[in-house]
Amino acid sequence: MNLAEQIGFDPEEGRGPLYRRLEDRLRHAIESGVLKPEQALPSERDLAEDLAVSRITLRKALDGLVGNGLLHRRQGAGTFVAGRVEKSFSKLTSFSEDMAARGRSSRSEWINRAEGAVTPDESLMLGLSPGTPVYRFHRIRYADELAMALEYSTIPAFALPSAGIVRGSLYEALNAAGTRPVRALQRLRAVLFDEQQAALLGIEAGAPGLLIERRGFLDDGRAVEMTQSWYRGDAYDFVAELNAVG
Ligand code: 16G
Repeated sequence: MNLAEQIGFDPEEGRGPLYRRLEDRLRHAIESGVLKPEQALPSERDLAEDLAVSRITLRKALDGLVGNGLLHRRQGAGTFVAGRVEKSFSKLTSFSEDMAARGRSSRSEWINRAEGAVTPDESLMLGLSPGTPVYRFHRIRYADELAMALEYSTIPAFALPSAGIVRGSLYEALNAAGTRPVRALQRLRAVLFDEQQAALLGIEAGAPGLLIERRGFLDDGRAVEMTQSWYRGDAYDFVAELNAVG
């Protein structure tokens, strides 16, 4: 069975722009599980032939689904149905490491990278005295081309030589400075994305998400990180291994 039969697409059938109809059929096939998470799609040339549409129409339909996070493109490897990311809730890993472990590339877009003084809230959370200098890193986190999360980190200034030192991974920079956290406390809460946040992630306002607050500590007990991670609810599963008590 070729993909056109699998997803029930006939270019002669239905109304409205062809790329839109194709996009709808593909979306339906992904959402109903006809196309499985992590499944590779045939090459664009084969796909266009199978579906009896032009490469331009196909590309437009695929672009829409990539933009919505239902498909992702891996350079040199092709187009895949996006899988939900299983994130361990018991390992102290970084976003970059989580993505690399899944063969996905990660990058960030900066919203803010600045130096400032600790706020009253932060000073409580980090156990710092008022006025202590901190660095703030606010980022949109991407996996391949998909915006996955918003992250707002506050790091006491003693932990890094400068704010500018953080380019890719925050944990890599902390590691290089010898201040990567070795222990953390996390708190998780269900949230709805407001309009501004939704716009940054390219999703609809009111979409569900998970807010994870991590406080990371050094061996000697000093807090070295406070991060609010706003993860897309449609992209993540949180997994933890539990052991019997006693
Ligand atoms: C993860 C952490 C976040 C940390 C970031 C560092 C959770 C819930 N949050 O997103 O606390 O600051 O990774 O990532 O896991 P990076 O090293 O790639 O910048």
